[in-house]
Amino acid sequence: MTLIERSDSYPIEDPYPHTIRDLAICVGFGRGSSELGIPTANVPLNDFLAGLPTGVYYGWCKLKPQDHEEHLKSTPNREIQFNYGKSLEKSELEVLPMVMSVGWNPTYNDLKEKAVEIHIIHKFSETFYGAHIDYTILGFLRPELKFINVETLILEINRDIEITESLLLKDEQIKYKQLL
Ligand code: RBF
Ligand code: MG
Repeated sequence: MTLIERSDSYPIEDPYPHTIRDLAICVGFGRGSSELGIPTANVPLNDFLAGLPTGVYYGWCKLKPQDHEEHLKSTPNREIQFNYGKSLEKSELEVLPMVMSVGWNPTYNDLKEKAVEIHIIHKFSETFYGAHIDYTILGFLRPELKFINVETLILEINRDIEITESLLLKDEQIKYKQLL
């Protein structure tokens, strides 16, 4: 399996940091968890996100539970528990590392609208549909690519995660946790 070449000119850290607040976590395909083993929190597009080049970004995020009644939502392929993040543990409400994908998921060929998906680098035991998320984008890691198969996509996402973890160890990135 050949890995993509990671250029020395990435990450691009300009014009970041950019902080986005209060996006509600909504329903995606459900494919991230089930097929890739990489769950993503899908968020709606705003003007800023719509204008971003497609690709993978990294940064910090913070989940904010919402005070709404829990309920089940029926979608064409599954029933989804909307718990608004009320099952999250205290440590899960702290500032956490994230990678964000912005694009059309060309490996799957099926999106009609640009998707914004955030993978929070943390092992959650519960879902948190309906919670809100604040996050700070710190830089652009790589362009979105059409991979020849799902295995290769998974390998590259895991490299995005590793690179993010090592970038976020630096003091000049840790200081941005305070923005959230
Ligand atoms: N999908 C692609 O087709 N090409 C990509 O380069 C790509 N990069 C991603 C990087 C990250 C960090 C994440 C979380 C997702 C990425 N995706 C990419 C989206 C992926 O196809 C999507 O999360 C799943 O299909 C679930 O909706
Ligand atoms: Mg998702």
